[in-house]
Amino acid sequence: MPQDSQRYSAANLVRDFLDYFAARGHDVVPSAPLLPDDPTLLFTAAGMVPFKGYFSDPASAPYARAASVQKCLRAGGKQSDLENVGRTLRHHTFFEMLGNFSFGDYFKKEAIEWGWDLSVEIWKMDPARMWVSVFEEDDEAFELWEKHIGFPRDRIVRMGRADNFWGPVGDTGICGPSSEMYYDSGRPGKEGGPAVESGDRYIEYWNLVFPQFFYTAGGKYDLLPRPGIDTGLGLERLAVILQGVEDNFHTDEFLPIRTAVAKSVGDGAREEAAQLAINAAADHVRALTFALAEGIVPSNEGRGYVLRRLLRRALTKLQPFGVREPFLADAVDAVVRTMSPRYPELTARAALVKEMVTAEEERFISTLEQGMGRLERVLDEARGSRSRVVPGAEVFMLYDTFGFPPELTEEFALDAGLGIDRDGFQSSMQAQKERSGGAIGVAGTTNGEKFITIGDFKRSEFVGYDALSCDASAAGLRRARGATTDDQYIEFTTDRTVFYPEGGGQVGDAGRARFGDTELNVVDTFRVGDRIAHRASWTSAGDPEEIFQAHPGGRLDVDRERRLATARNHTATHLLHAALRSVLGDHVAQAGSLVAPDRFRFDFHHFQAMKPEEVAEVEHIVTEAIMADMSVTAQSMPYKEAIATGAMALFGEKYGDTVRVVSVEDFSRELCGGTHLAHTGEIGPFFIRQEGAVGAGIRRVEALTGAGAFRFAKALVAERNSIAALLKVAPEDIDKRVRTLLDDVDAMQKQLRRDESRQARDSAGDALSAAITIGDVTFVAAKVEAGDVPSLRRYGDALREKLQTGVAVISQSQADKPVCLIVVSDRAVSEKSISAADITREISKALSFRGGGKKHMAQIGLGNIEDFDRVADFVKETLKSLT
Ligand code: ALA
Repeated sequence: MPQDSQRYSAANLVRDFLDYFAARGHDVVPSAPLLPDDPTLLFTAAGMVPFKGYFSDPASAPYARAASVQKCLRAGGKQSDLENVGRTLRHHTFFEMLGNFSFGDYFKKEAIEWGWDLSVEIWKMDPARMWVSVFEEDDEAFELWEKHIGFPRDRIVRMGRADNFWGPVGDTGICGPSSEMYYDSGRPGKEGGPAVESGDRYIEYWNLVFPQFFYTAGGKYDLLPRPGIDTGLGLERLAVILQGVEDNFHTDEFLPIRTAVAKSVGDGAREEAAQLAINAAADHVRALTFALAEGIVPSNEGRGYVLRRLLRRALTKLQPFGVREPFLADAVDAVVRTMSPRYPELTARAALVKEMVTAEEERFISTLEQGMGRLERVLDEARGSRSRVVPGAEVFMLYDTFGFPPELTEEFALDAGLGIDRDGFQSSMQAQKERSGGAIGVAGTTNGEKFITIGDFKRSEFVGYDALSCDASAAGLRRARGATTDDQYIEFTTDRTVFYPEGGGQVGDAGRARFGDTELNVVDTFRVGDRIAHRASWTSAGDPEEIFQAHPGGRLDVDRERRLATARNHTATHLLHAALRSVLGDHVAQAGSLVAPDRFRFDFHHFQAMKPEEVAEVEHIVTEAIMADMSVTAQSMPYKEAIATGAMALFGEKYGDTVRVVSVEDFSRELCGGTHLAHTGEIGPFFIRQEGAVGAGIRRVEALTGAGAFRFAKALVAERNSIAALLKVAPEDIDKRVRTLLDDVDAMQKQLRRDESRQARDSAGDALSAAITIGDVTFVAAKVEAGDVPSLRRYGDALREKLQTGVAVISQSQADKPVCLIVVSDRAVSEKSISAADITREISKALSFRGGGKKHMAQIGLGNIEDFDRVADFVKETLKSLT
């Protein structure tokens, strides 16, 4: 067994692999991003993903053979290994897959021969420790191993579909039987060759797939015109075998990351139970670093949600072993140091990645400890219950209050031999959405009745990009509730409409409609399946159904001013998006938006507050783009083409094959279905009214355009004038005047405090005259006039100075929930060993008031002033027993 780790460093293994296949006619292709060029896949989860199309259409491939080292992420979606990470010693979320591929070129014989040759001739693996598996029906592969290679037949295992049939990587696509190569590590585990239950013993390191089929949406296996080859060799598993280290997490390129994580765990890292948790956290940090460096950001949806889950899983796994401080940034540094020789792009993004993980981490850590406590209680209760299932409401509470992804709770539950109620979780989630009024606009109050059919139209066509009026035929009708029973509404759908239905952040159109003699005031428009519904107030006494049945043909007119005002805001949203990217960087991605007639807001990923000068620069860029009066155009095109021209799409959003691209000359290009202006000049004035946070790493800009912006500016000027009048200065002197006023207030407050202290000293003298002596300790109890706690403390200080050897109990006489102080003079502390803190502790125990402090002074919160005598008596009794 060769154990020369230098010779077999990960970097050398990668080089060996690519050299070997390059020498056999393969084009060496660089890794594609983790973010696949396919909206139906969550992440690139195999080496073949970037080549998918070439297997079904070899003629379209620029090369017949290729080899690559592909970054892969298997966390979420169909190909997830997430739950296994931190349980086995061989699974990762992020890993690198070495692969050789044939697109209708060579087939099984070469694939098997080269897999064997590279393993035993170049890498000198011990043939006696190797095993292979083939698909149970694949006699051809069995024979190739036995006859062509001369592999002993008792170490060729036939396995079923679950193990030896690979793909497709999404719901449809390339798949076929496979043959896998294993190495017996000698680690504990069931003997006798690879099987499902052999655990970590037989390392499955190389999967040779023989793609022969295309699995269709209809569930059929279509034979490919020419079969190909798709292999995947896991770099860590290969390194384990050749470096002779104990597991994947101790290979040359993984160990430094693991060590960095273990260091943050501190002493707890030595615990046996911590080892798997450290592995998992190190794995997750590596995955996060690569994904964030590519510009994918944590969020509550889609890919971003997977990242958030990884991060939270890493933190929760380590929490029981004593990690309390944010540690991810250090671990990210270790990933960058270790991996940047082969992935230089990591270095440039390191600072950004660290800021993002730390922002997320800080947010989660603050609730983590409480969350874990709660989780343990919840699991305990479920353990004691008959169903042994964690109720959905608890899963939801852990999610909503403590940020525990439900999948994470489920994992902890499974570890404890319990289940979770997923349906219950969903309904709690739904109930909360309804409580918070999930939908925008009045459409949210629809009572969900079925539509009565007026005309037989299955879908509504939107014809309102250019026109604002059209004739239309009614399709369906229902009555709808308003906020009160006096508000009567109807909702009607039509075969076609110029009314824009709420979508893509843009609110629905309003306007007028007429059916027969009935004039309708349309207040909102939204989609219901394939149809577009108009919501109109119903004021007439007649029956809407009769009216629509009698006059199914009508006229629709969109409110032009409102539409135009909305379009101003929508076009401005695109300008803002482009300006934010140019000022803050390309990581700025839209996280949500609301486009209304009077304002708009735009949420985006960014990890810190915008500086005032950044806001000003963004405003400036947008205003320049408005003044340049650029033309705005929309065009339909295939999704792929749109993305290729650099149009911005939303992460995690599903788009159809054909998309609409809205361009503002060369300034901005976005996939968008909304209504826009023809020229940016129509926007008029533009202002950012506010910038703030809406979540970890998500900022919100609220802005105004057109008449709204004008009104805003006018209001600001009016306000400024009225403040100036109030201050009796010219508007430009407001600043100076306010400064002087603040200085005056400051001086007055100081004077007030001085007076109060003097008064306190005087009245402390009065209090002292009522002192009694207990043993040789002076004792004073007094209710005093002190507006706030600081002045009560000043009083206490004054009293303490006057007491020789003494203890005083004082309280606010007027406050709602008065505060009580116990003060102990220096000599009482040093000569009599009396401590205010100790007495307070006894009071907390005996009278159950909350308090605490130091030897000389401690503070207790009272329910009301009547409680004071009980406290004073307690102190008196305590002194008696001491002296
Ligand atoms: N595509 C195959 C896999 O991912 C090689 O295992």
